[in-house]
Amino acid sequence: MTDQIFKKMAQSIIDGESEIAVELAIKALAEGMDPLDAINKGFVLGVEHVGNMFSCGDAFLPELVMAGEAMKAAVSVLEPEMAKQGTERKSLGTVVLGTIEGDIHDIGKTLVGTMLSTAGFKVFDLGVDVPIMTLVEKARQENADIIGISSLLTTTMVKQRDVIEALDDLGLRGKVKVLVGGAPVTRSWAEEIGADGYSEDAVGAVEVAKEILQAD
Ligand code: B1M
Repeated sequence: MTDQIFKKMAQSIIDGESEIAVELAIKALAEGMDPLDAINKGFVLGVEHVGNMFSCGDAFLPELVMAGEAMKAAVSVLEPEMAKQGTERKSLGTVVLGTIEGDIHDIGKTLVGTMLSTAGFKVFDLGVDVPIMTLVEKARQENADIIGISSLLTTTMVKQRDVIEALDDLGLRGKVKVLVGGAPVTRSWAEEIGADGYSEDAVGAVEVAKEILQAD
């Protein structure tokens, strides 16, 4: 039964059917499903499938756009529930988060922000296509502990390094930690650019954020 709903969730994204995706998300919550399971075991499989088809030339930009919209619609139903389920309320630190300039992918970044807030971090989510200096200035203004940078494109992940260099230039590198992620980002890339933390998913991002602040 649960497998069937996961399959329908993935299919709704593949078909770009936002209304069906929303209905399935509402149904999942009504049946007591963990919203993260709905995302990770259902909807994400659909968006990954469309991404793979797009890479092979078997799907085109309109399909990618429709899949992205359906995914966003489903996540917007599930996110408030995820936020409600947060149990830890002690402030764990301040995070300035954004998808780096040139990149407008926001679904994964927003999930990371939700998970961090749920865990007890104060999160300033600056959105997508965020200029390097906007991230750095906001971190300075808010006295942030961490800058979280999401990049979904190989052409934009290189700018994660620029954020670290800008922090260095301003003498803020010792104070502000940098957490990186996004589909093309790997642990070895994070190490190469000198980031303090890397996570391949939103749940892991919370653990890594806690670890890098404890390492101080
Ligand atoms: Co785009 N796109 N896209 N796209 N898109 C990818 C990323 C791509 C891999 C598809 C493919 O070819 N297979 C490819 C990138 C190739 C590359 O660079 N290697 C690609 C491309 C090429 C493009 C365009 C250039 C297409 C074009 O115009 N010709 C264009 C770029 C626009 C731009 O940004 N300037 C483009 C546009 C779009 C849409 C707007 C249509 C849409 C985005 C809609 C939106 O976000 N509102 C879209 C979509 C939907 C995708 C795919 C299919 C799905 C992305 C997604 O939402 N995944 C994607 C293929 C794929 O990733 N399989 C693809 C679900 C989400 C939950 O996962 O974002 O990975 P993700 O986030 C995860 C982890 O990565 C991690 O945790 C998240 C949750 O678990 N994570 C972090 C993310 N950020 C983190 C930060 C952290 C820690 C962890 O710390 C701070």
